[in-house]
Amino acid sequence: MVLIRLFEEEVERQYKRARIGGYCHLASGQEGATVGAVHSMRDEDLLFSSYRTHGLALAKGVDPDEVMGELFGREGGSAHGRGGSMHLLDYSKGYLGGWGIVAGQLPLAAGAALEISYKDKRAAVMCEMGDAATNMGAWHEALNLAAIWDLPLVTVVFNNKYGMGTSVEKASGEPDLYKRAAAFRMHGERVDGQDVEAVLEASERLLEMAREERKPSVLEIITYRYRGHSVADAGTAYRTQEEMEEWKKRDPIVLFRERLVEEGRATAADLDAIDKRVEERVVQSVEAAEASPEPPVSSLAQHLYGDPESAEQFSRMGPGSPFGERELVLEGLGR
Ligand SMILES: Cc1ncc(C[n+]2csc(CCOP(=O)(O)OP(=O)(O)O)c2C)c(N)n1
Ligand SMILES: [Mg+2]
Repeated sequence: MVLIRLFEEEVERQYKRARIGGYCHLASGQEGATVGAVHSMRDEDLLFSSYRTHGLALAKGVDPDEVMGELFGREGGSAHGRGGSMHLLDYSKGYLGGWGIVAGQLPLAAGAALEISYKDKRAAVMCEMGDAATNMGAWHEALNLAAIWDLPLVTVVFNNKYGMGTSVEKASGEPDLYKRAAAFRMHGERVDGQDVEAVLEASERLLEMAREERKPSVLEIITYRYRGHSVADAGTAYRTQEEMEEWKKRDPIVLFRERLVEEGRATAADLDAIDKRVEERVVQSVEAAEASPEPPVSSLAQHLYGDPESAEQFSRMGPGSPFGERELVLEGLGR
């Protein structure tokens, strides 16, 4: 949780220095939800997420150097600088992205869960999404399939009270989002996202249910993002100062820290040592990103088509050419 918090604070600094481009969505305040949900995943379990990616990728074990490298658009990034903040991806770690279309990750996650089920593997898929994604058609389609096909899918809804500037109450016919699982006769439950251990207990149990009993579920995690929707939004037009301050009193890192010390599970010195180690790790990730080269422009079209021959079927969708893209793509394909 501390790594995610400090990493994202650094991301914001680097963004403001224009060393990170494109969109950038921070999740400070949501670390308990993130770590609680992902920590109990096994290597063979797959994670899909929305565009609020950084913490989820780090929690799934993606190397901080590669996350920062991706944000810097460098070759050393986990998606070789092609994805950026919203499209982090690391297949080797079971993190299948980072998706910018709200709820777009849900059908993909259901498909991955179908593969697991079809091949009879002992694994599960977790699909993280925001509260607003539960109002999209893809939610209903994907959950319905998960229910009728008994897919090992844990759908995790990070309910941070807002989709951009619209509150859950304004946007949702049933604002108790976990209850929507009942529409698919699926297990649904709600947990306090500021209590990392409560989230951990629930996610562990639901992942196990998916792996062993092939039962999909919905886990609604109540949490709060301290910052605006993205770095372009101050986050103050649609919520009050009092509300924001109330939430900060239940900061997941502070709460867990206090509990660990009170219960004698760690000393303040142990926790300070973690903070120090993490600070150094974050600095190191920026250094690694800076040292990594930018991908050459000539490689822009790489990975668009697995096999140059298969480009044939996309011939009617050839790239436009005001800036010479056509030449670039065909050159990239070795044509
Ligand atoms: C299909 C689609 N519609 C609209 C958008 C624009 N958009 C991006 S994020 C967002 C709000 C999503 O809110 P929520 O699901 O609660 O996630 P949060 O940002 O709170 O993590 C919207 C409307 C989009 N990316 N995709
Ligand atoms: Mg939201």
